[in-house]
Amino acid sequence: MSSTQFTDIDSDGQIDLVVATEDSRGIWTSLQRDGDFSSPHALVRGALSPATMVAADFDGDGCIDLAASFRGVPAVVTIPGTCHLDD
Ligand SMILES: [Ca+2]
Ligand SMILES: [Ca+2]
Repeated sequence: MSSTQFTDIDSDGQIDLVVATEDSRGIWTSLQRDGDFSSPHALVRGALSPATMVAADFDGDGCIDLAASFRGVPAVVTIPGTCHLDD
């Protein structure tokens, strides 16, 4: 299972791709630069498998945050956004 979000994760005005994949056990982003997307960069990578993910500015600071559920974890994990990510 995977979850895909199109959102401006680095707040540069261009929509980026954020993908959570159960198989890769991680959450990946590919930043857009004028129509081209960067190589995938791991935001979260580990032993847990993400099941679902949503993106929104949950805390109202202007940076997109992520909320994800992971297989075997009975809670939603929030990943605060920083507005700044490297390619
Ligand atoms: Ca962006
Ligand atoms: Ca935020």
